[in-house]
Amino acid sequence: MKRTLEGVVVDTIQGDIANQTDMDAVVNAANAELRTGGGVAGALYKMAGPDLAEAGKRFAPISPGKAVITPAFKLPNDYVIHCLDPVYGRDKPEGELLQRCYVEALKQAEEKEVESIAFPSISTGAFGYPLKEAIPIVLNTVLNEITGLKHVKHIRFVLFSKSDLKAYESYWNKALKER
Ligand code: AR6
Repeated sequence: MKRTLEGVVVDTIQGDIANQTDMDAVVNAANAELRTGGGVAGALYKMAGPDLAEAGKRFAPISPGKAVITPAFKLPNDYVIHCLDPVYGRDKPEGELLQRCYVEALKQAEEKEVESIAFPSISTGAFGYPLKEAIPIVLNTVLNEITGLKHVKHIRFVLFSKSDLKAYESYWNKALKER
């Protein structure tokens, strides 16, 4: 799916967040200590090399809903924006915390004058946020924020599985048609 909303290109693809060669910034589904982990964090730290964990040390620990920005080192991007997304059923209110991650990530991107940013489906893996509950929050947050963006001109959602991509696209196509 590719659309232009308020002058910002929004696309969804199936892929690996560590291989977004045409994007200025990628978002990490971080842990509080800003260390490597599984899933998204594992892929990004592996590709970036040990400097990424070193760069995160001065911010750690971060709290849920918070985002910080570091260089991307050996990744094919300029920046990694690390969000501590909520653990479903533990960090409350989870919807608000998930929303805050997207708002803060976009804010960090704007501050660095980033033009393109790629998000994985944060919180919906190890942290257990049901994808179908997360999708409307992500869409509404992005629609709310998009009008205020000055530098970001391209937002990408990178879904790991075909079924996640399908779920995103069917909800978004329907919701955007109804606008
Ligand atoms: N590229 C894009 N998406 C991916 C990739 C990848 N390389 N690998 C997994 N996904 P998760 P969370 C998908 O668990 O739920 C970490 O270990 C995955 O299928 O990475 O926010 C951290 O250290 C799922 O749909 O993030 C934290 O402790 C989505 O990305 C914790 O897990 C998010 O999965 C964060 O958990």
